Amino acid sequence: MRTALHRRVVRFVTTSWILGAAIGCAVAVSAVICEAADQPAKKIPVILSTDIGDDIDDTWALALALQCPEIELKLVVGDYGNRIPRATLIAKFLEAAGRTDVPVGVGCESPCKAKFNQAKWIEGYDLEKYRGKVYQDGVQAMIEMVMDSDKPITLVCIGPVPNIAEALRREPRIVEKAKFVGMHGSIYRGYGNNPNRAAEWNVVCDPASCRAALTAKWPVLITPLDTCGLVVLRGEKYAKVRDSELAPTKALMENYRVWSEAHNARGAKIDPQHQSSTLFDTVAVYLAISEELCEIESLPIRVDDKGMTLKDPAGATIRAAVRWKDLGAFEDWLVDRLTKTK
Ligand SMILES: [Ca+2]
Repeated sequence: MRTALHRRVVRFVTTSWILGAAIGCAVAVSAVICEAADQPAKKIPVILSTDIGDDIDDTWALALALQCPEIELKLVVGDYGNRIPRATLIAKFLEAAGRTDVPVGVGCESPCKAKFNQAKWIEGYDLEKYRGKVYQDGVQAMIEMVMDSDKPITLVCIGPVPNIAEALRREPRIVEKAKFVGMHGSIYRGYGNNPNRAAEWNVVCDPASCRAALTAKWPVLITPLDTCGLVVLRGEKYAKVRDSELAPTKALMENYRVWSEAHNARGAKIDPQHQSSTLFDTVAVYLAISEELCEIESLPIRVDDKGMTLKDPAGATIRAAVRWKDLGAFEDWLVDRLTKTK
């Protein structure tokens, strides 16, 4: 006859075994999930080409890319002139974010008509002291990374694209090994959801380079103003980002304040306490990972010399995120990425 103590011991041992097995499984499953998220081989290799320092949304896009476990950020290159200030800003930001594992590239020469608004944030920072790798010829580094990669690299391009046009000139075969995801154009709507289409900044600053990028024989996906022009964080969503203690997000907020001061000195009225500016470039980072929240159309697009992206049967067929399925869900995703530890 079994004693009460024996029954308790058997129950304890059995329960412990079941619990142990369950915990073991949970640990094994979470280990697999963590491993999958951390394995470079399963991540999406991305090169970010950015006119960071002009509008602040590039800095949001960089912080976001650093916070996406799906992305292996292989290189960040400044584009559209202002070569050294942009590379310096990228380097200081990566350092502040604790990500000096990411190399910095200095972009190609290009005339630039934008004002560099984050100059104050990089005062006293020396690019040569960056603890990570700096490629003085960022375009060549981009080409070599693409050509040497085992799998296609996604070029996330969030500014005018003289770098990309130069890369295509130097090595046309990159089209066989890369995808282009850009924040470019205006298909049905203009700035601020205006029904009149616009010559969008990233196109109109250098229409010839944009035409080269969009007509190249690689997969092209863009977020035009139709989708990216609608993204602004306000209220509780914005407050979560503003108050985040994560290193990349804190560095982002520092930059947003510096940028706002520079803008406000020229008559703008931006209050970084209450809302973001329009976060155009963050959508391009999202599209490198997922298309789920957008309606995508395949369209023949011609880039004219005035910077318009026109539907034209003679144009190159590209894919464009022309409408949101769920903009609120995108905003939630963005906030989540910028405020949660990975
Ligand atoms: Ca930009």
